[in-house]
Amino acid sequence: MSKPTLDRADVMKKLMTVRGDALAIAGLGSPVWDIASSDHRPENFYLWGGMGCAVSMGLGCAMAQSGRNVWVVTGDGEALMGVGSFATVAAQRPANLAVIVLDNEHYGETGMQMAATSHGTDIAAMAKGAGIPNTMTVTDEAGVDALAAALQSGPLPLVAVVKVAATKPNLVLPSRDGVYLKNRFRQAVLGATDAMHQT
Ligand SMILES: Cc1ncc(C[n+]2csc(CCOP(=O)(O)OP(=O)(O)O)c2C)c(N)n1
Repeated sequence: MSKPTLDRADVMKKLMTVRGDALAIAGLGSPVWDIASSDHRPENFYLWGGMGCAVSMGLGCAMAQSGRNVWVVTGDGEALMGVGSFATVAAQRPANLAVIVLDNEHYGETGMQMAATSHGTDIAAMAKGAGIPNTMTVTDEAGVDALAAALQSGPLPLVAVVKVAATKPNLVLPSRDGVYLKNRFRQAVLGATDAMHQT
């Protein structure tokens, strides 16, 4: 198996050019920093510490906001911890959900320990096996372009595994205050009045 060469910052920069008004859920670890450094806005929800929750949170948002695209950007370790969520995505088939797994084959945030995908685990195949019809594995620039096109024109739901080099991302850290992040996200999605009237 050859080592991934794509640069995660370059990938995110390109993908963010087609984001439009999509909501973005960042899985914990480096994807939080990736999104904060490439497109920091209230429509981002940063999962600090909640490992394994990103896909299920994205699915909930996609079902509640069916008129709007929802992107989950997460790491391979995070995605594997919550991998059962793919079966629920397959059962629900939200036509507005894209899951982008930035697969560096390591646990980047905690010190670059080797992770399962460095031993051959194929997350796109797992998503396909869960019943998600549209999956892709991206290993080069042409693949990133194809992913950007798929994010714009579908079909969704989509799980895209982007093989990225195991490098340190740009260390841009958003607030770690969960209540603040939740309220900010809700207000951006629902508007100030509706956000206040729901618990
Ligand atoms: C249940 C649980 N176990 C372990 C951790 C510690 N932890 C935080 S980030 C992380 C690694 C995340 O790896 P990955 O999703 O591949 O993202 P990367 O930083 O490599 O992009 C781990 C193990 C945690 N937050 N929660």
